[in-house]
Amino acid sequence: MHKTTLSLLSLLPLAGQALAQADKRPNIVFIMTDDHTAQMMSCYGNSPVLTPNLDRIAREGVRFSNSFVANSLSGPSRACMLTGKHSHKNGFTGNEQSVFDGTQQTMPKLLQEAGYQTALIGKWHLVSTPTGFDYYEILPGQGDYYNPDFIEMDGSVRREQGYCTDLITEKSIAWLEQRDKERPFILFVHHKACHRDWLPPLKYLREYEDTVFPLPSNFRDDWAGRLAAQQQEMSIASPHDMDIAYDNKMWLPGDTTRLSDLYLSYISRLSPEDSAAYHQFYDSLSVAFRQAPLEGERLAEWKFQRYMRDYAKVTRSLDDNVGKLLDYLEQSGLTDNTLIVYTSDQGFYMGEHGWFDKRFMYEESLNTPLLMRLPEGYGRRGVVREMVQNIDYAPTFLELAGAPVPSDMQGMSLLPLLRTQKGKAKWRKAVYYHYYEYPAEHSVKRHYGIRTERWKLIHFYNDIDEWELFDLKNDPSEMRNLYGDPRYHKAQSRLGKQLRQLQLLYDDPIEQQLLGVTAD
Ligand code: SGN
Ligand code: CA
Repeated sequence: MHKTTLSLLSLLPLAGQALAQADKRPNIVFIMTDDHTAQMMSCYGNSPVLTPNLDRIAREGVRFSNSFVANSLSGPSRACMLTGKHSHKNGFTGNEQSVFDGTQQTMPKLLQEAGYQTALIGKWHLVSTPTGFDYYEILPGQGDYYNPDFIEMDGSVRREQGYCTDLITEKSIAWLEQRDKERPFILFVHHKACHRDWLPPLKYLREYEDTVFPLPSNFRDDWAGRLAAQQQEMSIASPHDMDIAYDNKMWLPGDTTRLSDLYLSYISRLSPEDSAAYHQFYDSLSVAFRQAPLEGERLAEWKFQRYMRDYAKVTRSLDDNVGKLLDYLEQSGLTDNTLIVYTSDQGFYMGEHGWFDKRFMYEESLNTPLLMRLPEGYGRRGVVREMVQNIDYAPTFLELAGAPVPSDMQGMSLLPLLRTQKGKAKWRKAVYYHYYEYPAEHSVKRHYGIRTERWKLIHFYNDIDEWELFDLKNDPSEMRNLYGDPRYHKAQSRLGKQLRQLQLLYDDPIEQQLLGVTAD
């Protein structure tokens, strides 16, 4: 035998030992965006914009067609994901009223204990200091699109130069580069995009300007038969709700609107050069808008087009950046052994019911996009139709890591659905929802409800006492409230019972509280 071959052979047992020691459990890259909705993703069909990189995840992996949140708002969704529990159990019920109790059990802490490296880059929005992360760099509150501040682990605040979505991606890749390559990891990439007020990257200012977006069929919904919907403040047409300066960027020196100061504070972060480019673009639109004033429905439709265009520009850069991260994972040989998740903190209205924002248990904001590229050994591909919820992510990741799933977690591991193409499991037939943030911005009243494959029953219980029942098969846009209609009596009482069962299952004390209030 050749001498070199011999000496190489003598090294083999050592190499074998090193291999055996490396921890080969799957990694997790969890990409979560803010307010990005399935209607604006081409892999979900019918999207007026293309998202080729998101579509790549769906094509190579799975797309969930019935993916829901438990409470359609940023902080609450994040708390549900971290704990695997509904809001009344994790304690974070609303952005404006809650502080996350970081001493409680969370999925990142459990993964950390199981030997995973844990890192979080981007939006946090849970008020208290993050716990359970080996590394984090977070945006203060909602963060900024332009030259944003980041809070580092020692509490110091650093102002970065650049566009938020680019920076979060760069920082995520930088963390991946320097991690311990012998141990598995979970990386949370939490974007600010596409949150209000949809400030685009300067390179895309002129994109989509020639696109005329189709109006949703129920853009002119009059909310008949739905009292809470009549009393919301998230209407595109309303000058109070969608602000012409802040939301539509139609501002010229001297203008004052309810939110113009907030608008100016965001764009004042641009460098003088970028500010000039920004103003050159929006000022010319503002002048034209001023010269040919619009009113009524024409103004509402014009605001809708502006809203869609800016949202689309922000989405395009998001899609680019997801592509960049996917390329990095592929080039680093990480793709085969990594679960890549793409989701949002909730869905969003793109003009449906005449709205922007979320909060309601109606389909557009109860849904949240969910795509997964699966690690080796998981054979499922295509569309997964089972009803999944954001409380399911924590048990899924723990099971993937081979760590025990605590019995007080309320979500279900998704792995049984993902192992094989015929992945089946004894699965839930209904999801439970509870929204709490009222009184608050956008004036969406507190409500809870149940959604099954066919039906939805909602109870708006504070300020008003209103029930709504929808037949999703015959009325997918939820325009006809069937509650109290004798023809649907059977469905109504069956759903009422199922709803109470879910409240018992999840131990939500709302009914007793309401009874207590009535008894007083
Ligand atoms: C801000 C926005 C609201 C939005 C909430 C919650 N107003 O307050 O439009 O509903 O965030 O969004 S703004 O004037 O500050 O833009 S969440 O996604 O973080 O829950
Ligand atoms: Ca959000």
